[in-house]
This record gives sequence, structure tokens and C-alpha cells, in this order.
Amino acid sequence: MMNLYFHATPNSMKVAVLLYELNLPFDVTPIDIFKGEQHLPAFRAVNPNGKVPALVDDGVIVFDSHAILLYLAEKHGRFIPSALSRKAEMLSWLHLVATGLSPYSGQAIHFLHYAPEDLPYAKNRYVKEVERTYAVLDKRLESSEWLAGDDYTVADMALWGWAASAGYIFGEKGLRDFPAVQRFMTVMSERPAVQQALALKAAHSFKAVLDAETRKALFPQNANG
Ligand SMILES: N[C@@H](CCC(=O)N[C@@H](CS)C(=O)NCC(=O)O)C(=O)O
Repeated sequence: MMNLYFHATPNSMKVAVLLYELNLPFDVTPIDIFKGEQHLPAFRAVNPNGKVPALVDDGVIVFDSHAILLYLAEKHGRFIPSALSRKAEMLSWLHLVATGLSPYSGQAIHFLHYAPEDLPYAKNRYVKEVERTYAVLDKRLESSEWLAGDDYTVADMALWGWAASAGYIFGEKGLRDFPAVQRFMTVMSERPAVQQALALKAAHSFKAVLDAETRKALFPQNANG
């Protein structure tokens, strides 16, 4: 049985969508990153980087959401094109999400909601990079049903993970400035796997208060003492 180390965050949620798409049974080990469980030795043995998600599949350990997406897609030969030229297209979009949208969104959320000081330069830098990246994705989805073309792939699941949290960055207007991404999200919301991932999230409760313990767990470099 597979074991997903999970917190209800965008990076874990994209992996949950793939597991449900593949219809694979899996156990869940909740890792409450607000309580510092990502630093416990038992979890560090699975992911030495101390971040969720991570997956153990019959003794095979994979960490980082995009590595997990690719590992499972390759293993099951699904949601990944087999022709190399089409795979190149899929990898390009997947990595744009992995190395652009994901870290820019994470940093934007950090400076908008968690930073102990108001830093307009940092907020502007990351929010603008998130907007710029969504504009690139929006243009792509204006002319293509899915990020990699005609077929639904793990690149789309990766985008869904972060786009589902866009409200933390854009507030009430959400993805309104990116209508093709919005259309994509509506289509995604109708997929049973996405609904199952959302049910998994709802079934787990995690600490939500950003107190001193949580600041120390998430931002140890800034914690006093
Ligand atoms: N590149 C990694 C990023 C993972 C990541 O940043 N996970 C966050 C939650 S979304 C986390 O575990 N944070 C805990 C910490 O930084 O201590 C991935 O895509 O899996």
C-alpha cells in the first residue's frame, strides 16, 4: 500500500488528485507543518528536505510534488505522453508550474500573510511574478484545452494545485483576470478525482493558528532564540 505524507496544501493536493485519477488505494500520514511535524526524525527519514508531500510506494521513496507526479505517471503510463516530442511539451509546462508558479505563489503568500514586517518590495516582486506567470498560462489555455495540448496530463494537476489557492494572493477577484485559467478550473472542478482530493482535505484538520510554535516550525531562520 502506498503512503502519502500529506498536509492540505497545494503541493500535497496535486498529488492526491493524481492518486485518485489513477484509482490507486493509499494510506495517508498527516504531517502538521504548523506543529513542526515535518522536522521529526521519522519524517526526515522519508524526506530529508522536511517538506510535504512525500510518498512511499512499496519501499520506494519519492519526495517533491513534481517528482511524485512524474514517478506515478511513468509507473502507470498514464497522464504523461509517450511520444518524446509531446512529452517535451508536457515537461515544459509542468516545470513552468514547478519552478515558476509554485515558488512565486508560495513566496507571494508568505509576504502577503506571514512575514513579520510589511515589505512592499517583496510583495510586489512576487505578486507581479505570479501575475506574469498566470498570464503565460492563460494565453496557453486560450488556444489549448490542456497545458500539454489535447490530453489531460500531470501538468494540469500541478496547475490546479496552486490555482485552487489563488484567492490567497488575489483576494476576492481570484482568477478573474485570467479567464482561460478560470475556464480550466471549472472543468477541473467537475472531475471526480478533484472532488475526492477536496474531500480528503476536508477530512483532515490541521493547526491553523500562526503562533510562535508555528513560526519556529515554518520559518526557523527567523525565529528568535
Ligand atoms: N518543491 C516542493 C515544495 C514543498 C513545500 O514547500 N511544501 C510546504 C507545504 S506546501 C511545506 O512542507 N512546508 C513546511 C516547511 O517549509 O517547513 C514540492 O513541490 O513538493
